[in-house]
Amino acid sequence: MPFETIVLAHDGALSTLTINRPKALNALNAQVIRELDQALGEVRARKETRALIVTGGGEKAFVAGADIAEMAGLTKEQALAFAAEGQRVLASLEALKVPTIAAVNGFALGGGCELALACDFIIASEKAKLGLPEVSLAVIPGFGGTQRLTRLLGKAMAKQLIFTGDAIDAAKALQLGLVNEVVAPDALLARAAELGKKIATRGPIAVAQAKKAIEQGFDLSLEKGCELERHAFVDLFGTADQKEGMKAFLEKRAASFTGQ
Ligand code: DAK
Repeated sequence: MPFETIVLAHDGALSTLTINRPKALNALNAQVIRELDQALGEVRARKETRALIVTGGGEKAFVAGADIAEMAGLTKEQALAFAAEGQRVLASLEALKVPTIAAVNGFALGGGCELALACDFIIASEKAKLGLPEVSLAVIPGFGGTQRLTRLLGKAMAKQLIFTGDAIDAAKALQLGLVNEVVAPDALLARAAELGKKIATRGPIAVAQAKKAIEQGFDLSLEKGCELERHAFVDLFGTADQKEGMKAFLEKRAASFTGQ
């Protein structure tokens, strides 16, 4: 399906989704959200995809936020619909079975930071700037930022970043644990692809079950989380991949997984 604001490319097991409105620093307007939703549907339906990279088009920005020009005139009812749609689409990104890596190449502000937070982890370029500046516009994050940033960094640091609206650089984001790695700008996509391709060689059902156990277990008690993990673990026994993975180890060869 042709998109106007998104480029979706596939390279074997790796898919890359680029938000591509560089003239507006890839700001998320209703069309981007709609096309993002459709692109995620394509990724879900593509059996070969085992990892997804999300990045921004152009040199300057990952995504500089929700589109302020479009948001400026929203009524309360429209704001509710916009937030609900944005939250639904980011939740569907978060719920993808395949791992997702945000390759943050520049500004990741507001809704852009929230998009990165909905990915499994973030790799940042040295030029990245991340933040939730919504209070400067007299609104608050509306695409899950108050919830996901707080779960990632803890209440006090999330409050400092959200109350001040300050953007932080990649080094500070690394120190806080907001991003997993910082690399040179021209090495960013290669590093994200390297990680995505490595993950793609692992047992795909196992990776999906690990993601489910981490995501769904996060808000449970340790006991309930371990119970969830146990079920996820047991479900893997009897899959062809589990047999292949263990057989390959015993035969001292690389495993070849089919996702069965
Ligand atoms: N929206 C629309 N256009 C944007 C934009 C944005 N978020 N960010 C940048 N642009 C546009 C600029 O207007 C400019 O367009 P032209 O003037 O060329 O037509 C072009 O991109 C280049 O930007 P600049 O000329 O400003 O570039 P600079 O390098 O000078 O500055 C910057 C880069 C990232 C520092 C600056 O553009 C900036 O501060 N941008 C806004 C960042 C920001 O505040 N982001 C957060 C947006 S608020 C909710 C749902 C969602 C949200 C909230 C509530 N509910 C419904 C409850 C989420 C809110 C947000 O994300």
